[in-house]
Amino acid sequence: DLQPLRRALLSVSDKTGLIDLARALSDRGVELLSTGGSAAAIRDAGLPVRDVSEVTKFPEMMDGRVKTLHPVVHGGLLAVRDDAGHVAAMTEHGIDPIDLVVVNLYPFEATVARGAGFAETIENIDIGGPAMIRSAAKNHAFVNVVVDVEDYAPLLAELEANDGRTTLAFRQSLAQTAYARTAAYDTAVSTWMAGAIGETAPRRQSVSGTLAQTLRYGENPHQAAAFYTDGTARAGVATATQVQGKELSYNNINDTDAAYELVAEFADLGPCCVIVKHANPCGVAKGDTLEAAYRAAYDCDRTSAFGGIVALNQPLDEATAKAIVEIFTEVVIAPGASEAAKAVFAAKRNLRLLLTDGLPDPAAGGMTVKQVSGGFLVQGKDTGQISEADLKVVTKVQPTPEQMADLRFAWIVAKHVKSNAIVYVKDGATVGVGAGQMSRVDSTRIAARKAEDMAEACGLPASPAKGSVVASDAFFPFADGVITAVEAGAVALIQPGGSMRDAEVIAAADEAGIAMVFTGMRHFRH
Ligand code: 93A
Repeated sequence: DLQPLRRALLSVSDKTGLIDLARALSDRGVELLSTGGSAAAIRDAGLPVRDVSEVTKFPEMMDGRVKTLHPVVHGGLLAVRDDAGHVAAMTEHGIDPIDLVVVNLYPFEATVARGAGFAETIENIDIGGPAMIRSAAKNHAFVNVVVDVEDYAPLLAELEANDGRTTLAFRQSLAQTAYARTAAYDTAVSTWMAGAIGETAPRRQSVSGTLAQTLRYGENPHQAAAFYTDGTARAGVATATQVQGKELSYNNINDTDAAYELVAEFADLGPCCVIVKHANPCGVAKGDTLEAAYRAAYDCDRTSAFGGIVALNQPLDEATAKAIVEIFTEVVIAPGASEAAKAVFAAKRNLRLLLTDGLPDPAAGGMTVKQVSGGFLVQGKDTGQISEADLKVVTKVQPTPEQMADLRFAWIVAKHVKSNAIVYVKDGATVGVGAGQMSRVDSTRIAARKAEDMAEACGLPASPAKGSVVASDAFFPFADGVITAVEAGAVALIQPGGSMRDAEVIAAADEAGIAMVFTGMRHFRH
């Protein structure tokens, strides 16, 4: 099973580690072939290298679109070394075997992520690279294929251990990795293209990603887990830089995503803070300052905020950092942080701080995927947003402008709460969140009780539900939910409408003398 490695073709966009690899191979007597930019870098380092164009006797042409797409390259990769017919073809056509391909592809995902235009993105679709990867991987009985800078060191270790040869098991593992890479690459192209051409319901949708991190475990310690990125997010948990703290866990990543996606909806609302526990917000607030927003979010549910995930829509400042470290927090994510804020966090070594370049784009499309037994469900992301014109007041009483602002705030929070979702809001801060119940009236009761708990925890004279507004992610099927909210003190409601019993529900609101607004849009989230 051991195969010698005599000739290698190196063609890489990311030149990290290229020279060290080329030198190590060259020192082992491996002949190096390479394409334009890679060859120039290797030659500049004083190492011997042959241009692929010299071997193919064709220049690289059409702006580099055709560099390695030639039978001398693909014959050298695909020939079965112990097949007499293949060997005869090699001799007849002057083809020498290639034993190793090192390719990393045009940075298509990064090009999309930085928002490049259509033509530039198209130019970053690599054709020759995936072709070589697939040829080499198919012929892994003889050929090694490396698609990741992280595999340079294991390759050299393998050669060292086997006197310049590689084992079949090693080549098989490389081939398997290689096909995962080309599959993820083509999925990234297809996914981007759906968005670029405005295809919202693709006839064919494939799902793939690049392994970013193997995780210690999944939702529970007995479950294996990993984090994959698909390169489509402008900013978010997948693009964040971890400044400090322990390694992120599966639940951390899931919760951080939930928190950041929600706070990003309030990009234009001034300082805002979201605190998430178990993928549901337990406090969301705006404030005159970021610290005030954090404190108001914390006050919503001080018990649940302990060990939570904090997401901010503005760079973390020192005052907010000091407020956050007053209790135990798992993760903080923000679009930047001041040096003073970082210094405050540095004392809390376990606290994970994630920073991104800007906020997630709530309007960005994309897919959500949910596993079911034997398959998975794919749907467009919930990018639904309502405008002023979508809102219909259905009661005799109109909401005041202040109530309307709170209603719209509550509605956006409800979109990010697991159904059945009921959210009480007062003065730009949640005061009670009811999440994930099987009946809507139960969520309404739980959220009201949370508001009473808040009164006790914060020493308020009365439940903050008094005079609050309430959002429901889907219609109230019966009047009971409305009556419960009114009993708790709600003065205005927002919900999609559309129940068979809307008339009863509206009558209950009118009877209580409160305002109710229909959005015409539902935000189930499961
Ligand atoms: O435009 S291509 O699809 N046409 C090709 O024939 C080809 N061969 C290699 N791109 C091609 N490549 C890619 O060029 C490699 O996958 C690699 O990403 C890049 C390396 O180019 P250079 O060595 O000039 O920097």
